[in-house]
Amino acid sequence: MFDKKKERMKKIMNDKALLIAFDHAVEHGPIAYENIDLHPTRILKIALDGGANGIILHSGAAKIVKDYIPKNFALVIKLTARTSLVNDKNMIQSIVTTVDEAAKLGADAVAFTIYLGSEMEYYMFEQFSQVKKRCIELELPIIGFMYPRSPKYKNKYDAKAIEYAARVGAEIGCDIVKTYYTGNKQTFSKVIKNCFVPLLVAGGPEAKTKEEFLTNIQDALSVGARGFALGRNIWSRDGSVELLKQVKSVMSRF
Ligand code: FBP
Repeated sequence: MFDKKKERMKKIMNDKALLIAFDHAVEHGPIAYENIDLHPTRILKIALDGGANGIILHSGAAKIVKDYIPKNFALVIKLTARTSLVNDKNMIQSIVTTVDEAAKLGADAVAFTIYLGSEMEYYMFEQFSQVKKRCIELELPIIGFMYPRSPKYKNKYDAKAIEYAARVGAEIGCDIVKTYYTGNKQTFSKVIKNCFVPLLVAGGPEAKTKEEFLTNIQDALSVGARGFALGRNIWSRDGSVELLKQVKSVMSRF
């Protein structure tokens, strides 16, 4: 799947990946997480202490923590961004970090969000093709965050829309696809079946209880999820490290 330079990412994906996602201070803003310490070093510490095998960060946060990242831990740099300060109607993410900058920061992979069904979809596809070209030259894997935002599916968690979005990610050349959980294993098994590259599951908004969150993890694994990229459900809760260890323990059963 990957070249020899990217053995670390390959190793992670050949087993099951447990990544911590932390691009939320851009996407949702610090105001969405009042009373939560959003310093990148705290989030990295949670990831390391809880046994994750990588972290997804924007370049600014990566600069702050990169010297503390151990050898066997993957750094994924998010190339695209949007804020919640704009009108949500035509969802778009723009490139804020180049592939070359990410490579210079020591990235093991890059991440790129596409909102499928947005009126700006064509623009994100164009940008994606440029990024993919450079990723191929530099031999860096791309993780596509494939998120539905279609007027045809009112709910972004609609199982059919997620299935479609994930499939597009595989078709357009993402090495790994990350998308939302559909909410149950019956519908999620179709998402996995239709996505012919490894699929990572996003944690989503904080589940009502930790038990519900862990059940979703188990159900996603039972139908073939290759790993997780978890954000809010880990670092915005009390007992983040403990919970991450519990996720790891559930993963070890599959
Ligand atoms: P979560 O586990 O918190 O859902 O994080 C995964 C993620 O993809 C983040 O990388 C991103 O900021 C967020 O979800 C986007 O969620 P939404 O599309 O709901 O704003």
